Amino acid sequence: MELFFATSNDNKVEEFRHALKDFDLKIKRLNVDVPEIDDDDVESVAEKKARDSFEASGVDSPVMVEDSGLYVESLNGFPGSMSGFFIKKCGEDGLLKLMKELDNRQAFFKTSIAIYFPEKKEVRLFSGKCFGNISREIKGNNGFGYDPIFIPENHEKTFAEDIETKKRISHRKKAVDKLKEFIKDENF
Ligand code: ITT
Repeated sequence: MELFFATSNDNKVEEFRHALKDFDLKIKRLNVDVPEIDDDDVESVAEKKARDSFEASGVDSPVMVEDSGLYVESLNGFPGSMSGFFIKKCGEDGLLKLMKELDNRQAFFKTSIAIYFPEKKEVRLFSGKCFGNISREIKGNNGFGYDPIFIPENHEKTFAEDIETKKRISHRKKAVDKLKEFIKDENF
C-alpha cells in the first residue's frame, strides 16, 4: 500500500518511517507547496491541507499531511499553529528570550495527522498531545525544532537530550498509534 506524505520536513518523514516500519506501507514523499490556513488549531490546518495537497498532487492514492505546534500556556498558546513560522524567524532561542521573565513554563506539543481518502472523498484525523515544560536553556543535539527546549512531564532531560523517550511518549507517537489502530481495523 502506498501513502503519499506531503511535507517539507525530512525529520517528520524519518519519524513516520520509523514508527510505521512494521506495516506493509510504503511512505512516499510528495512535494507540493500549498498554503496553510490561518487557524489556531493544528487539526483544522491539517484537515484543509490534506484536501488541498491531494488536489494539487495529481495522484490517485491517499495523501497524508501532518501539522504540529507547540502551545505555551503563559503565552496564551503561542506559537501554536505558527510554530514553524516562529522558529524560522526567531529560533528556539527566540522563544526562551520571550519567556525570560515567565515562571509558568508549562506547554504542550500537539500533532494532527490528516489523510485524504479519494475514494470516499473524506479526511480522517489522528491527533496526539505531549505535555511538559519549556527549559531555561537549550540542551541536546538530537531531534529537531523545539526539542532542545522541551522537557516532557515527569522527566528531567529535553527531547533533544533523550530521543529514546521522545520516540516512546511524543505527541507524534500518540497520533501515529491511533493511525496504526486505524490501519489494522480498516485493513488499509
Ligand atoms: P510541513 O511541511 O510538514 O508543514 P513544517 O516543518 O512546516 O513541515 P509544522 O508546521 O507541522 O512543520 O511544524 C511547525 C514547527 O514545529 C516545525 O517546523 C518544528 O520546528 C516544530 N515541531 C514540529 N514537530 C516537532 C517535534 O516533534 N519536536 C520539536 N519541534 C517540532
